[in-house]
Amino acid sequence: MTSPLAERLSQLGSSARTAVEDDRGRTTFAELMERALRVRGALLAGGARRGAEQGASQSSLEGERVLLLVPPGAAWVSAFLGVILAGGIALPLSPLYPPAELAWLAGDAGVRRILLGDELAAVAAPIAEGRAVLRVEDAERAAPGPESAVSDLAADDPALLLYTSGTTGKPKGALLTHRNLAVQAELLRAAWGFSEQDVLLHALPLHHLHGVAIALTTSLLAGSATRMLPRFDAQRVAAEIARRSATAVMAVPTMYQRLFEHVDRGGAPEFAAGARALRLATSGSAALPVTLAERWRDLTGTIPLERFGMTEIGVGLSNPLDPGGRRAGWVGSPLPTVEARITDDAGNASAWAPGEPAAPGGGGVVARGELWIRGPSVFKGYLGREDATAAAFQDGWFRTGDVAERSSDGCFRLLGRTSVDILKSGGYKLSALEIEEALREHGAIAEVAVIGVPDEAWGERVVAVVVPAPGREAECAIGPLRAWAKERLAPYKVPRESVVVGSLPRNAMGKVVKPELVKALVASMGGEERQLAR
Ligand code: MLC
Ligand code: AMP
Repeated sequence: MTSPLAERLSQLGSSARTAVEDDRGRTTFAELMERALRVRGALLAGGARRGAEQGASQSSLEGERVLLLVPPGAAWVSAFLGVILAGGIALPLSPLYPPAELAWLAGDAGVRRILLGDELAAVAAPIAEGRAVLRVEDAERAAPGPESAVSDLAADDPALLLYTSGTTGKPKGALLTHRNLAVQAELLRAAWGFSEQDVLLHALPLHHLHGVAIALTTSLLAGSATRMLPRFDAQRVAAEIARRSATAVMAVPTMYQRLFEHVDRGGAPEFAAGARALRLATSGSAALPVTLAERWRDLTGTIPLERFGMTEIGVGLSNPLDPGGRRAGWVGSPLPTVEARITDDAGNASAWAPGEPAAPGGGGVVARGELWIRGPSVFKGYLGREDATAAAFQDGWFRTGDVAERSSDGCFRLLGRTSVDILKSGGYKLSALEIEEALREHGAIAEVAVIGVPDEAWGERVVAVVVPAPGREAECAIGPLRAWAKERLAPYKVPRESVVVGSLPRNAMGKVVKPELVKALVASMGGEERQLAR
């Protein structure tokens, strides 16, 4: 079967409607597709030149991972689509990553070529050695590639590689296929009512599922326009909403919190009227506190549409488009084609039959346990990690690692994670083990435990509980520690706080008892000093 993603894109390719609006102007679908096909041509020609030496294929990149380092906007989208339409796998990475992290990710993905926006030349420089760098601006002027290859793309070909943190130290690359992306976009178009009349305000990072698939791909494939901002900036987003430049917005809870802070400071006086005029505002990637949902309702008359998703499964559960059916604190019921199951500690499974109506407001809790998901939006596997892929599935179901409960009327609520080592800060999923691994390289740190502490602004705040090496306590203070860690980790993984202790609480097996640390820290909050018992 050919790629449903490529088929939909070629249908849109003759449209004169706006596909992307960025700070440079508007780009129609026809212009975007022409630019994407030229990027594809450049990639295939470049691949063919190297292929001539190696005797490789010239009509498809055959799953080559191409790294995108391009600022958000039409050029980002044409680079992304160009890679996919060439039979490659797009790997978008954040320009905020320090060189060490970029180098590790590019190495793990086996990246040989980088598609570069000129503004990010300095970011790419440290990882350019041994790799070809292709300026998007040049690629967009190349001759389009051969026509036939687009129709040769298969639904099960991987199209997108997203790195996600897990319970192993380093992140794993999740491979999403053409089918995954097309199914996901169609599910959300239908569930959330996206149409050619919509303009989606987009200020999410593009190296994670929310920004690239849930927001951008859904909007593109629905034929909606996407208004892409260079980054999230509360003042700018509030101003865009105030002047009604969009009909829909997708955000993580921290973004809502930032918007309210901005409005409370007297910013964007027309904001409330603009927010009321939005057709749709969604929240996801982390739990939306009921207080924030209610604040939005006070402003607009409805709570945001909250849904549950994950890199490996896309959006699985969603509240309904009809505001009357939304329930604050709950993430809704399975989308069509998504099967959700709750499995309790005793291994008892409680399946949810898709199509059963979810009547709001009623019903007690009928199941509580780990949430498992099955269906065509579930990913293909982790790149080069057959072991981790196998471990992630059981009996054909993807085990999310989220603990959830289901009400008798088919609504789901997230209760937390099965692993204390997975944190969510500002919508980013973080691995405590990965951060600990980096911090252990610091000579002044004898022992360390990274924990997530509940936090109003971030959902969870990353805290490093540190046992210093003798006489080196000063180097473990948060200032120097953050400066040091920023050279090794993405800025949002860097601990916001460090707590110096004499020893870490351990169980009989020698494992650090993190829940105890979290409890002690929460209890000490509000005190003068963050000191734990020595
Ligand atoms: C930024 N910082 C963070 C942070 N984001 N620290 C912890 N957690 C975060 N999430 C750091 C900055 O590096 C900076 O450090 C300081 O905090 C203040 O930065 P800022 O400029 O105020 O923050 P900003 O850049 O505006 O970022 C906030 C944010 C961002 C909310 C816009 O975190 C963000 O874009 N989050 C979205 C994440 C996302 O898309 N997740 C989707 C995963 S997919 P310093 O030291 O310089 O002061 C998924 C599936 C699904 O979950 O269902 O959607
Ligand atoms: P990621 O691995 O970055 O895709 O993050 C996926 C994780 O985000 C899920 O496993 C959940 O833990 C969390 N998540 C996503 N949406 C929600 C939500 N609406 N409420 C609570 N947690 C969420």
